[in-house]
Amino acid sequence: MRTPVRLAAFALGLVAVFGVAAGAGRLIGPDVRPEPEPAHGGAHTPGTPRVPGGLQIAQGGYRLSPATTRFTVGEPRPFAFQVLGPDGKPVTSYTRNHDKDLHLIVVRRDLSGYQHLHPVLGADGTWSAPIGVDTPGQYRVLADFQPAAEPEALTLGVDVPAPGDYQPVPLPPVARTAEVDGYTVTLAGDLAAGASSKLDLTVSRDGKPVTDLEPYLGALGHLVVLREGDLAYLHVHPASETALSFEAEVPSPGVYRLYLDFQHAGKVRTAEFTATTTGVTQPPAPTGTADPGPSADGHTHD
Ligand SMILES: [Cu+2]
Repeated sequence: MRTPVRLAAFALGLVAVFGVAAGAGRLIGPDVRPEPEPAHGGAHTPGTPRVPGGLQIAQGGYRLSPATTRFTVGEPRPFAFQVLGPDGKPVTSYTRNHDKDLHLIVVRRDLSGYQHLHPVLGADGTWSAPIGVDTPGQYRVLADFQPAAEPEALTLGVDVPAPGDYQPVPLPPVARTAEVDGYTVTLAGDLAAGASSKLDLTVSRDGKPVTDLEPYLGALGHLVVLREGDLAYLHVHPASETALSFEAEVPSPGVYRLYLDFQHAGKVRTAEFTATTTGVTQPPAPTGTADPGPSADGHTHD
């Protein structure tokens, strides 16, 4: 079982910990060979800051190497990449987590256009999947995987542009319910910075609870949480096999986007929520969309 929350115990000071030793005796930073795991098996040491997943293209000796450098709007086209190991060679052996050797998240930088994909691994260590995006913009690609040689999973990220006229959309407001394809998904529970919080989700349709959700990736549902502002990746999993109940811990106060994948009637759907940590009430209002007026940014340009 993987560590459910790799953002755990990380509260403040993201910038300060970049490039310095992270938890569990591992080094982060470009192409740094991880030090031997400590005797306690790589468990996170409480109080040791750890960089959230998904923020780096290289971490712990592993590097994400995309062969495709842009997306196209419209029809899916092949997207290929490799995960390079500490020896510089493509990793071909993985430890399976949640039914798959690698989970790929594609999301636009404004947190819209979320996709959760499962590329296919070629014998030479090249992963590929057909990917199409609906709108132009800068996309974040997050690969969540566990090399067979490592005691825990990691998430690497890279930006991939879809050329065109990028019109960022404001983050939807905080809400307890989300609608998708005629399903209503309701979220109970609150995120708390630096503390574990329980999130319970329920699915209904036409006002009646849906009680026959189908297993998806070895669970009843799959929840991904991304932090607004830098798209730090928090992968959480059900705390229950019979309900959409999750344990989540986010590293800092702020605004997060939650993506719940669930399967019913043979189809996977994604319900999306904007949520804040306790004490933070709403996402920041979008600015710069209209005439901001003089000195709106608080300084002058002489
Ligand atoms: Cu997946």
